[in-house]
Amino acid sequence: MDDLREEYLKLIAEAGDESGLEALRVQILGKKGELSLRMRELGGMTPEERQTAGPKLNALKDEINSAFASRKAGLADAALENRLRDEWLDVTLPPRARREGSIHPVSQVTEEVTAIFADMGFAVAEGPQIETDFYNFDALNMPANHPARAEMDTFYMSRREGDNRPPHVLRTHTSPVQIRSMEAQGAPIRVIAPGRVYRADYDQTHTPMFHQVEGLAVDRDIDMANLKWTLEEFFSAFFGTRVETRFRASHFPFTEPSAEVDIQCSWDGGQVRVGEGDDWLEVLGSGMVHPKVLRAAGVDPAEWRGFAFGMGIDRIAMLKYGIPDLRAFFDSDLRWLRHYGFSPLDRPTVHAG
Ligand code: 2U9
Repeated sequence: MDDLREEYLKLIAEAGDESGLEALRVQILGKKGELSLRMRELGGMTPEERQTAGPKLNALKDEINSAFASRKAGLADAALENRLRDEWLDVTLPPRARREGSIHPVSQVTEEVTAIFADMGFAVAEGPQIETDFYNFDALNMPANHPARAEMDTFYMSRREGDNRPPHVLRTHTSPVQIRSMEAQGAPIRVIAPGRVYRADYDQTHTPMFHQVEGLAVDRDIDMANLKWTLEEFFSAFFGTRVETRFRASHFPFTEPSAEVDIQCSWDGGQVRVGEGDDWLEVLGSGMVHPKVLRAAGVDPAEWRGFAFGMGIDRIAMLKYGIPDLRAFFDSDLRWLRHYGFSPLDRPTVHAG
């Protein structure tokens, strides 16, 4: 019995891991284990023999059981110690560098423009890119067969035979947004409408989708002087330097009188600089909203008048950030995006330089 005890305690002490220990437990204490066999042998003994061997065997079994339990706890502790030593983690290390996306110049400039006009009391309005021909043309004083409709290079949505919904187009300007805004809230109103517009035109300086921002201010006593001040404030804030403007008489169906607006610039070594020199660059169309347009939007032209303007966001983005090629805007070339893109952590405000 003493030899057995010595041997078992030695084996338990030498078990190197929890699965080895469990195998050993089955070998000694399992149903067919060595100690169980010994217990069974008690049956064949005389009562006297059993009286001495029985308690001894039971005591040995208890001792072996508790030796297993404490060895198991010891191995678990050691395993935990090993994990704590091997799997430690320095949570103060800086993160691995990851490639960041960048903000597209169109998004950046849209936010810059929005921040400047918001500071002057203009709300931002949005509307559908697929419009009815009423909102895109009729309400803007371009009835059916008006020559300006043909000049817009419009994309028409196809309609199935028997579909008698009104004809729809990809909006050719964001003006429908202002019609909808006037319908919804009436006058007085000050809104800008930035967004995508579509024209079937593709060459060096035109893409079939581009971005516009249009503005509208309607009140009782608005005039062209308010328009000029607003635009000069805008361009000066946008380009970060005092910018003079030049108004040239023009014609649009939706404004009367109408003016094309140039901004002051210089051309030095093929490089355009805004806000200096004595050259001019056309960047914007504008005018006093035509009475028919106010009326179409449910605003009484006898009581209210307003100015409106429109410009290309892509165009002013190229000017401000020296981007040479319009078509590259929409190529999704990662090298271009990394070069001309902006940091997501550096968002525009009117106070930024
Ligand atoms: C309403 C009434 C009038 C918006 C205007 C222009 C003149 C204009 C062009 C500039 C460059 C389009 O992107 S571009 O090709 N826009 O010349 N836009 S007045 O007039 C409006 C708009 C809405 C209700």
